[in-house]
Amino acid sequence: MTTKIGVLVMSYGTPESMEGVESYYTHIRRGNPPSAEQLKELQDRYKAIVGGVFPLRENTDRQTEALQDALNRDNEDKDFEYICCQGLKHAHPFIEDGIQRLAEGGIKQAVGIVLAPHYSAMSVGGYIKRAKEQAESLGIQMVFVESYHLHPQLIDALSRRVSARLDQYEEAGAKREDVRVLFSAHSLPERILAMGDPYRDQLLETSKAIAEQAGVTSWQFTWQSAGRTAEPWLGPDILDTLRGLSKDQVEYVLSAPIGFVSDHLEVLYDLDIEAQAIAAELDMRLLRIESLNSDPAFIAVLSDVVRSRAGELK
Ligand code: FEC
Repeated sequence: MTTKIGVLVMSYGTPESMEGVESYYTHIRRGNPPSAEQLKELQDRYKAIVGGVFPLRENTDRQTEALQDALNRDNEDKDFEYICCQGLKHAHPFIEDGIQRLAEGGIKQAVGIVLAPHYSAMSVGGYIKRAKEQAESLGIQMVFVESYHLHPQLIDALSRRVSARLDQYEEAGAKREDVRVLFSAHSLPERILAMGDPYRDQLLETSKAIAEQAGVTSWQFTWQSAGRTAEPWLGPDILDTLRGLSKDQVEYVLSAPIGFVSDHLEVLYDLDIEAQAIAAELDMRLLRIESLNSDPAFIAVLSDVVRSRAGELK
């Protein structure tokens, strides 16, 4: 008999329209509405990004669809049928809605995975907590993938992206060793370090593994997209890092936002517009690696980790 396994694919979420930005932003701010000025500033950032206004929605849709296909295609003995449902942190369908849909489909067992490879109690941990509560209330047995930051196929896919851009620099006349690779991820409040959170260490492990595989000798890790709150956030921020590198006469920089798996605001605005503008001001060349989006190699990573967690369901 085929057992149906639900897969809750969790992602940050993005508004569906410009009108939806206010409620989305209010949700991120735990119910505190933004000021008119803050709202306009965020709407302007969405308007400025290239490749569609809210690309994260389409990318998450594609990744979820591709994951379901991969899980069922690779399932040779057909003892499981995987049903993937989205659960978004800050937008519809919310994490709780996704689990509700699984329950309505008669699913009793499920795996939860977040489209972010590195664990922090303040990011992935928050998704898992909400999913667990809803699953328990609906009688679904659920297990979770907490991180997959050193999965060999992930390191491989990211290393190939770094190498491709280094080739590009070389073709343009630069030496590979003269390019500083900047691995980056979303900053979090500094207090996570005192909590013994693994986020920073996992990000450094991913960076090191990619650098080794791609033969990169000149690299460093930096943060990006810090929130605008009064408490201190992990730094240095990428914009300050660029300023520092310019003082050290570094001319060629490659941005590798390894904490993200998709094109969205934090990549297409914070890096492609904001960081590019600083690089231009400093007369530096800045390239960025291509995002993973629905690259089959990335979908294979998700499929592999979901299947191995599914094996633990009884
Ligand atoms: O394209 C899009 O529409 C969404 C892009 C987006 C992604 C994303 C990922 C992460 N965030 C993380 C942490 C925080 C914390 C706060 C925070 C605030 C924002 C705001 C926007 C936003 N984030 Fe985000 N994040 C994205 C977008 N994020 C917009 C609000 C305005 C701003 O500050 O720019 C601060 C919340 C607070 O005020 O308390 C903390 C982390 C990730 C990576 C892991 C993940 O994807 O979950 C961590 C994508």
